[in-house]
Amino acid sequence: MENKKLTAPELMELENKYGAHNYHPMPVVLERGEGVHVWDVDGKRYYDFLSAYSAVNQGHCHPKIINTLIEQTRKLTLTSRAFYNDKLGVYEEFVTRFFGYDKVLPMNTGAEAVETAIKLCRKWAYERKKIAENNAQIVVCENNFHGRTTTIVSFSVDPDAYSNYGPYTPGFVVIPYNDVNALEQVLTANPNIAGFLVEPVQGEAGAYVPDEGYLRACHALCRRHQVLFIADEVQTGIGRTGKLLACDHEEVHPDILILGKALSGGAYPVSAVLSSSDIMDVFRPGQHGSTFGGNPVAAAVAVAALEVIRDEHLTENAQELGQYFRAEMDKLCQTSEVASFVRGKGLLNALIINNENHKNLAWDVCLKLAENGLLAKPTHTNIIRFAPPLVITRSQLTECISIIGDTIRSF
Ligand code: IF1
Repeated sequence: MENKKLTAPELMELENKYGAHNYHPMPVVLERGEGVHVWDVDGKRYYDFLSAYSAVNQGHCHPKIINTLIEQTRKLTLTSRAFYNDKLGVYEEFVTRFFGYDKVLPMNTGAEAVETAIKLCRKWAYERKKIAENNAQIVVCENNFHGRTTTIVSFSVDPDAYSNYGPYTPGFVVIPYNDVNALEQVLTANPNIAGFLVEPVQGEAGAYVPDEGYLRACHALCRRHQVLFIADEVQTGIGRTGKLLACDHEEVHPDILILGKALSGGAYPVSAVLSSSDIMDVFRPGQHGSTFGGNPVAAAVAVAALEVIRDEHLTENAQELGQYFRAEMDKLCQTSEVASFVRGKGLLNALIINNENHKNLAWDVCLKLAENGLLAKPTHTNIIRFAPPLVITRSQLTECISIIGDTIRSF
């Protein structure tokens, strides 16, 4: 390769020409990140208000996480699970204690962890709950987002996510989100329900927070009907919503907990499924696995990433600054025709844009935000997700609030 540095348009053209067109990125080409900031190839600095969809809660390239990654990759990267390694057990003890579970099953991506949870739930249903073979069903919610595998898109209600990927995996029942009665009805009517898979705050739906008490009521219903309460905290977990887990807001301890993204601080794909021994023990040797799952790099990185969350009090910071952010956005919305309202929890928030007169207004707002030094991306045409790294300080956030305010007022 020659040494000449490619320009931003050239780099975008390369992705456009040689990459599959399964994304529509903002026209920004990044080459460096540190803490709450990223820099593009022209040296322009931005606040990152996407945080790689909440994977970099600990901030970009956190030195402790990166040093752990470098040290471990120099020493040993992958053994497969055919052998023990000196990092996995240490991580397993750490992560189970951290979240209050007996056992963990390590995977790599969020979707794989969701798949693992689905398999675990079904197997538990046949071997413990004694549901008749191939009859187990899992309840999921409308507007869910749990990943991209064929089974997971089988229960998506978003046509972009599922269309033309059939035949679809059966065994899922879709009910409205934030509707306790809908869950009660299906659990009462159907004895073959094995689990209830739910996002404690719906991320893809645009930081959609359910009514207070929803998770607690659903958890109680599940217990009464001997149904596993499965929380997908891939996006909401690990400090993002102002508690370690979003379920902690309602003191709900899921039977199965799914984690990903920030479990590595964005340095490496690391995901996990946690549960009691009683549930996890249905997996016997040879019945589930992954070449990379539980590798020593992932294990070492995840311990470092969780220590950063704990030692730097990032959960508390998310809680405090989230309230401040929403209060300021509320003020902005009161005086703006463009910004309608804000919702969210902790530092997982969304600003709803009034696009009645201009359909692509949220996209244009995001382009202007980028020009003004803040990166965010619209979802569902008129929703802008704001999720900065949790290492953001109050004074940085104050600056970002004025960037957002100035930008919105310029429309
Ligand atoms: C994409 C959204 C965020 C997730 C939950 C599992 C997964 C995800 C709750 C799968 C992944 C992503 C993936 C990313 C977009 C994204 C997303 F807009 F779709 F909703 F974060 F906001 N459970 N979320 O949110 O994890 O396999 O990707 O590691 O482009 O698909 P993964």
